[in-house]
Parts: sequence; C-alpha cells; structure tokens
Amino acid sequence: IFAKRTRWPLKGLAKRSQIVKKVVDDLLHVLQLDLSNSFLPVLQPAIGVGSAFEGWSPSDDEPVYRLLVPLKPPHGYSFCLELGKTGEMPSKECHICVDLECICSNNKTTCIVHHPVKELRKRHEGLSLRNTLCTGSYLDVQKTARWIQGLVRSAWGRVPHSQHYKMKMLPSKNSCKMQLTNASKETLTVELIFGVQQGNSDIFLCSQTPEAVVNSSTTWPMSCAVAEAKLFRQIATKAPRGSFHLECLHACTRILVGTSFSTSMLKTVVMHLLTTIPLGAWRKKDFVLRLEDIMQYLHGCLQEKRLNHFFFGNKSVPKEIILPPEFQTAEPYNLFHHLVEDPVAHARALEEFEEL
Ligand SMILES: *[C@@H]1O[C@H](CO)[C@@H](O)[C@H](O)[C@H]1NC(C)=O
Ligand SMILES: *[C@@H]1O[C@H](CO)[C@@H](O)[C@H](O)[C@H]1NC(C)=O
Ligand SMILES: *[C@@H]1O[C@H](CO)[C@@H](O)[C@H](O)[C@H]1NC(C)=O
Ligand SMILES: CC(=O)N[C@H]1CO[C@H](CO)[C@@H](O)[C@@H]1O
Repeated sequence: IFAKRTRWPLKGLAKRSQIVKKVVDDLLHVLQLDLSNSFLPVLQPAIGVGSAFEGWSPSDDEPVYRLLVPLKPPHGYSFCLELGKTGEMPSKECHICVDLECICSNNKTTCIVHHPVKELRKRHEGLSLRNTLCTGSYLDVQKTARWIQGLVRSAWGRVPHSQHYKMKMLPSKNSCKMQLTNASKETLTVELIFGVQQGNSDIFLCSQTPEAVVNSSTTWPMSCAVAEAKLFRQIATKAPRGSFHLECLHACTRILVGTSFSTSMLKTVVMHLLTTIPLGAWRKKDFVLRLEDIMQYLHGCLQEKRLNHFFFGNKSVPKEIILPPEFQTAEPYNLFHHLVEDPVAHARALEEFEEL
C-alpha cells in the first residue's frame, strides 16, 4: 500500500537532470572557445554526479544538480597528483602540483622551461596558470572556483539557453553554484565542481566531496563520485523496466535525518545489495522485502562495526568501472571505523537503528 500510494518525487528528476546537462554542455562550449589558446586549464565535458544524476534523492526537496568538470593541464604544463600519506585511502589529503613541461621538440611553440621567462611573461601578461590559479606550485581549489565563476558570469549571456533562464551565482568557495530560474519562476540549482582525473580511471581529485572537511585550499580530496554514477547508470540499463531500486534508496535515506547515519553510508549498503541481489528482484511488489534486506544488512554491519567501502580494496568491482591499481591492492576500508574505537557512538548507533 505504501509503495503504491506514496507520491514518489523521482519521476521528474531524470528529465530535469537531462535539461541541466544540456545547459551545462552549452555553457562549457562557450567557455572552451573563450579559453582556447590560453595558458589556463582545459575544461572537459561535464559528468553528472550525485543523487540527482543517479536518479534518486535523499529528500523531497528539489535537489542540487551537481556536475564534475574535469580539468586537463594546458599545453606546456602537467598536473602531478600527490596522493597524500600512504595507507590512508581513499585519501583526503591530495594535492595537485603544476609542473612546467618541456615542449621544445615541438619547435613551433615556445617552451616555458627553456625560454627566457621574461619574454613569456610579456606575452601572457601574467596570465599563466601558476600566477593565477596556484598557491606555490599547487593548484588552488578556491582560486580555481573564483576563476570559473568569473568565466561563467561573463559568458552566460552568450549561452543559447540564457534567454530561457535567469542565472544567479550563489556563494560557494569550492565550486560554481548557480540558480537558474525560468519564465514560470521554477528554479534549478546547478553546482559545477572541478576535478583532475587519476590516470584513466573513474577516480578524481575533486574540489569538493560530500564527506571531506578540507581546511587547506590546495587540498583536493579523492572522490569516487564518477565511479558511483557509472555504477548507477549501469544498473539502470540492466534493470528491468519499472525497477523500484531507486525508490528503495530514496525511502531509506529520507528517514536518516537527525541520526548519525550519513546518506553515503546507506547508499553504500544499497550498492552492496544491488550488486548481489538479482536486479529482477527489485520490483514494486518486492519493496518491503528489499527494505528489510537493507535494514538487515545495516544491522549486521553495526554489530560487526564494519561497513566496507564499495570500491576500495574490493577485487570484484564490475569491470566497466576503472579503478587505479592501488584500489585493488589496498585493504578494504571500513566506513564504520569510528564505531570500533568509540563504544558510546556504537551504543548510540544501535539505539538509532532501533528507531529507524
Ligand atoms: C520551467 O521549468 C519547469 C521545471 O523544469 C518546467 O516544468 C516548465 O515547463 C518550465 N517553464 C518554462 C516556461 O520553460
Ligand atoms: C586540518 O585541521 C585538522 C584539525 O583542525 C588538522 O589536524 C590538520 O592537520 C589540518 N590539515 C591541514 C592540511 O591543514
Ligand atoms: C565488491 O563489489 C561487489 C560488486 O561487484 C559487491 O557486490 C561486493 O559487495 C563488494 N564487496 C566488498 C567487500 O566491498
Ligand atoms: C630551431 C629549433 O629549435 N630547431 C630544433 C627543432 O627540433 C629538433 C629536434 O626535435 C632540433 O634538432 C632542432 O634544433
């Protein structure tokens, strides 16, 4: 009765996320033209990440549509990723060092390494990557965010969609957050975050992740958001029509408000179950059974004080998802490690679970 009578807010989500994707693609196209021939990072096509693009939402409110814009080094530079202390994975203490690359062999362009810097400085009037977006030799999250906010402001009027949406820039230190309002006064909140890809994998060092509390503007925490979005896309294509798995995830995450369980913990539980319980068994009529499975799995994790990170130290991740080699060789990462050391937190989590 609950599954049938509830007004599920997920229907319009897919449609609106497609609209947002189109607007952002057009916006990036304008920015890419503005930046061609500059010595500033190259913006790659945006990737929709987070719950809105995965097709679910942890609340009934309008979500934030979040997209990751991968950054590539401009010609003559390279990004060297420093992944923080070994052993602490997924690392929250990553840095992106901006190196100059010798491109002399090219002959046509001026190599920054081997050419008199003075001359170059004259040519680019201080607009080089290191001068504008770095602190020391490290790419700075906040400077990068301000740079993109400035680009978006100046480019918005030239984006084909700008006649249909009024754009208001919302304050954000680590991202470019915009409110788009259309003629019928309906608003969409769009957030562009930035990242540098780790090799050719689905793991990025990101300007912002939901979990990491970062206190240095040159810190880029490691993010699995792209890998997660890819997993959900893959499940959506494999699942039979009318699959109810996203509604299960929505129902479970909605009730977490006010507890010490985070949305990402519950999402991890559901990802484990979505890859073990056959996808044909997530229909509307299975709703109650699957909710029971989710709660039972969570209870088991609480008793063992162990919830494994889905991607980290997991040797059987679907092969379509590309992970850096160290993800496979690492020890599994326990998202409930805080419960091992803190008996008070453990007791409270068990109590909260009973209430859930
Ligand atoms: C405004 O946006 C809403 C939600 O995206 C949509 O349903 C509606 O048709 C839009 N109206 C106009 C005039 O574009
Ligand atoms: C961030 O703050 C924490 C605690 O306030 C501190 O232990 C840590 O070293 C800081 N990290 C950086 C990169 O400053
Ligand atoms: C590893 O990934 C598979 C999906 O391929 C998942 O079913 C399983 O729960 C994961 N195992 C661990 C220990 O993380
Ligand atoms: C003018 C100049 O720098 N020419 C160089 C072009 O590159 C080749 C090798 O790639 C050099 O041998 C030339 O001296």
